[in-house]
Amino acid sequence: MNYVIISDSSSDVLEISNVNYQTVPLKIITSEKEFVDDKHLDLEEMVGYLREYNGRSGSACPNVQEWQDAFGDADAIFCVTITSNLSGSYNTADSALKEHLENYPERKGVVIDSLSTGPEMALIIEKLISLIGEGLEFEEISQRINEYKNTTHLLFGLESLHNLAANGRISGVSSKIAGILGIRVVGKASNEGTLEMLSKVRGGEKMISCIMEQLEVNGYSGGAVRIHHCANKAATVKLINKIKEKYPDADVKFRRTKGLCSFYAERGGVLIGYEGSKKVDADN
Ligand code: X90
Repeated sequence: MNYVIISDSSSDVLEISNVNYQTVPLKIITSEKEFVDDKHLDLEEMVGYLREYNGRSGSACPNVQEWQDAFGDADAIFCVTITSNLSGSYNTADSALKEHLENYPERKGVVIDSLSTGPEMALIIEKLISLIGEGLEFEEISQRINEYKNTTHLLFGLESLHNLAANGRISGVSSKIAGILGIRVVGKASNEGTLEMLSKVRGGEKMISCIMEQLEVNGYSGGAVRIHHCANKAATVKLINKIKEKYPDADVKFRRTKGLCSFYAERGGVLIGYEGSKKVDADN
């Protein structure tokens, strides 16, 4: 199959070797500067600059043209986006694809709304690669990836909710609970693809035990876990050790958040995508 997998840069996965994979960048914007979330972005420079910068900052999703440029001449197009409930990325991808398929009716494509971001998108991308590798038909892959997406989950532990609140992605009430020194907020992506706060805890150890509890509550039983952290390798390594202790066969990998997730998760933030139980029972 002459395929392409494309995700927006909120997946934190910018390149995959031996796979026809591309990302379209989101942008992080201040009144003075624009950071394009691609492989040229200097993360440390961005984080340092934003720490000193006191004005308004925000983000912008990819536009229709950027998605279309990534489609190339592939016959089968798989796009994976950040949750449509917090970003316009899904809508621009969807418009781009509709227009593209009108021009090339023999091609096929699908836009998968992750209802999540970062590491949960990474799991969806990995699954797409394996389904394509199995040699399945486009329709079969589209159906199976939707079923898979219904079993993946996202947890997060954040030290600051400032950028999320300043950009209207969470209510002001939730943001006041973070930002107090030592307090972490643990939450999850809701089934609707919004941020759902679960608990506030004091200190990194409590954050990790809260995440361990939540993994179990949501049916994690030793499958794939992807951890994306924003300058918090210490917590990541501790969490991996806890997971391996309890689930010795767990398939765990980690990486740094890239631009978009670093901006919103902020320093110390940890995002955990994992395979668990069904979110919505398809029979109901
Ligand atoms: O279109 C845009 O400008 C992008 C807006 C993105 C806003 C939210 C990004 C969240 C990044 C924070 C913790 C996990 C959130 C879970 C979401 C369902 C990471």
